[in-house]
Amino acid sequence: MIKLYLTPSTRAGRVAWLLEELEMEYELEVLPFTKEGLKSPEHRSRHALGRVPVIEDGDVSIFESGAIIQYILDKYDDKGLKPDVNSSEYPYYLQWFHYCEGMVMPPMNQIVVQTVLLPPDRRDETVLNQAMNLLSKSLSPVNSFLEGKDYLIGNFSAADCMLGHSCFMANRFGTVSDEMGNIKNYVKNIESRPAFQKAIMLGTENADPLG
Ligand SMILES: N[C@@H](CCC(=O)N[C@@H](CS)C(=O)NCC(=O)O)C(=O)O
Repeated sequence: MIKLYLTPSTRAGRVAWLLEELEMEYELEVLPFTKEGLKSPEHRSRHALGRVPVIEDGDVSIFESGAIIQYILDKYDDKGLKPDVNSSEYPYYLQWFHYCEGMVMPPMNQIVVQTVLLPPDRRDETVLNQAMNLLSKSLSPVNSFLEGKDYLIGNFSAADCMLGHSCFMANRFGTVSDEMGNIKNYVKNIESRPAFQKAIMLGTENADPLG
């Protein structure tokens, strides 16, 4: 059985969400977002940088949310959450799957650093504004592509577990403007999914995960 190491309100939620959508059984270990939780020798032996998500599956122990999601889809029944390689949706599925970590998360990371992680006296408004600007530019093509669609490639897919999760996070951080109406609707569609609702609450003991 897959074991998932998860910290609430992080990218680990993407993997939990996929596992919930696939109705797979898995073991969960919740690690707090603290030095003790993530930077322990034990967790560093799973991920040298002490980050999440990490999964273990038999002798396999891997990190990187995108790689984990691809691994699960390839190794287990993907239940149609990955389009066929010869379908017209597949190239766009791949594009948005990777656009998430490649283009959206770098400015998103900087926003989290500048608003939450750094102590107030070390925050830099110029860096924050640059990151907000870049995030907005990065989300703009996503907003355009979502025109007339409920999910990125029409039907729900694992690309939504990646980029949709980032859109949800960006929206919760107040960084999706009202002009990006397609992303706002997309986030509502995501939030209405029971598997998503369950995944983002894991480890929070019914607290608001971003509260
Ligand atoms: N590209 C990696 C990023 C992993 C990552 O940075 N995870 C964050 C949580 S969203 C983390 O573990 N941060 C802990 C830290 O920075 O100490 C992935 O997609 O898995």
